[in-house]
Formats: sequence, C-alpha cells, structure tokens
Amino acid sequence: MALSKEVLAQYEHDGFFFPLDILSLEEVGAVRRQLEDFEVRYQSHPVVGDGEFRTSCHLFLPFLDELTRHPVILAAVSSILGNDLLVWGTSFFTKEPRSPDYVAWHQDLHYWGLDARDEVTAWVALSQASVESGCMRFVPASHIKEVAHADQPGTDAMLSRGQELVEPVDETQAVNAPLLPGQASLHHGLTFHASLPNRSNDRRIGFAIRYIKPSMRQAGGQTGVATLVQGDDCYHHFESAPRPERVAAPESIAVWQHAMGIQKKINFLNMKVPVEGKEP
Ligand SMILES: O=C(O)CCC(=O)C(=O)O
Repeated sequence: MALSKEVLAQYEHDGFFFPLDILSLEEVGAVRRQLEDFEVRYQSHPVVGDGEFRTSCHLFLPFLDELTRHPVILAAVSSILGNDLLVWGTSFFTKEPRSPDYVAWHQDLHYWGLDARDEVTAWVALSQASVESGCMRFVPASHIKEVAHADQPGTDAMLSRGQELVEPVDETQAVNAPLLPGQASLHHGLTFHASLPNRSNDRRIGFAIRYIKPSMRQAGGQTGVATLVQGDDCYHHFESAPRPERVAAPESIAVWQHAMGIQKKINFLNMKVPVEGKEP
C-alpha cells in the first residue's frame, strides 16, 4: 500500500519512518530459515563463505531477490521515489547474541558515490530489533545536509571503514526504531543513523535494501550494477543484473563478484586506512 499523505510528510520531515508491516511471522521465519540454512551450508565456500556474502547477496539468493520485490515495500518506496525503482545494493547487518558489534553515527550517501539523493533504504527485521538487541537509531531532520565523516575502524565497528560523523551527535535527539520480526523501517541516505550492541540472546538480523531512481548515476566514471525491480529504466546508467534462479548458482556468483568489485572500488575510493574483509 502507498504511504498515506501524513506518513509521507512525516518521512520527508524526519528522514525516516517506521514501522511498516511487511512479512507475517510465518513468512519472516521462512526467510530467516533459508538464510541460516545458507549460512551453515556455505560457511566454507571459497567465495561467499565467512561473512563475505553479506553485501548484495540478493544477486545470488532467490529468496532475497524476492524480498527486494515485495509489493508492500515497493508501494511504500514508490510513494517517495516514484514508480521506477532500481535496487542499488543490499546489506545484512547481523549482530550475534551478546556481541559488542555496533554501527557508529553516519550518513549512507556520503560513501556511495551517487550523483543525487534519490535513495531510500528499507531495513527489514528478520529477527526482533529491540532496544536490547541494538535496533536502529535515527536523528530526526538530519537528512537536510551532508556533513563531514572520518574513518575510525575498530574491531567492533560494523561499517567497512569504521566511518562516523566528525561532529558528535546530540544523543538526546536520537529516536530508537524498534521493529518486530517482519517489520521494516525506511530511511533517507543522509539521515544520521547508528545502532548499539546486541545485549539479547537472539541474533539481531537486519536486511537493508537500497532503492534508487534509475536517473541516478554512479559518479567518478564508474558504472555500477543495479536491478530493476519495478517500472522502467530508460536511462541505463547501471549495468542490469539478472535475477538469480537458484541458490548460489555459479553464474549468479560471477555477477555478484563483478558487482562487489565495482562497489568496493567506489566505497574505498578515498580510503586512508586499509580494512580487509568488511562490508562496503
Ligand atoms: O543495522 C544497523 O544497525 C545499521 C544499518 C545501516 O547503517 C544502514 O542500513 O544503512
């Protein structure tokens, strides 16, 4: 369903909105089971094993490709970006039970080398995202301008570069965004957001889907890879990714490797401190 006028106005003012009901408990359980089955079966895989798969694995996992096309998510995101939608990338943010992993305050678009701001992330909770398990936190109305970031890589920082805002955030302004399994939040790529460690006994699993308008371009002369999930792409600014037909088929993994190569280059373009093995 499209976002109501009131919700849209709230999103435009705050730069985020939650919760949206996307999957039933049974449906989200099935997605989580498929994911965890994949994690166990492929943990020693030379290419996608050991956490490497967590970025853009919708390119080789059909059940996640399906989730990026969920009609409720597409209707909500279309209310903001219009009918034509590309998925530019996806990321799993998985915090193991009682793990110290955290996400520092940051703005997504600062790092993605895109030439405009027509981007929305749908962050889908595949397990409970509570204050205890380290749900997302947002600063309302922070998406108005881009601000300076610095790289502070640390072992528990989940972002690839340990990127964080240079100026401290006024934590009293932060809004927690707790979600039940199967619910999602939406946020704009310039909204300040972060999350604290998981103090619960379950995994906190978030699947972030990055939607853009096809008119966007990858800046810096790069041609990114993106998937048309609704409407038309009359711009062809991105290489189009085919839909995966079965789990981890070699041809889909090849597409993913190609896309990851480009994405890493973009994300690490101005990298000062090398960090291996983390998500872009
Ligand atoms: O899952 C988190 O805690 C952070 C997610 C995030 O930074 C994002 O989706 O852009």
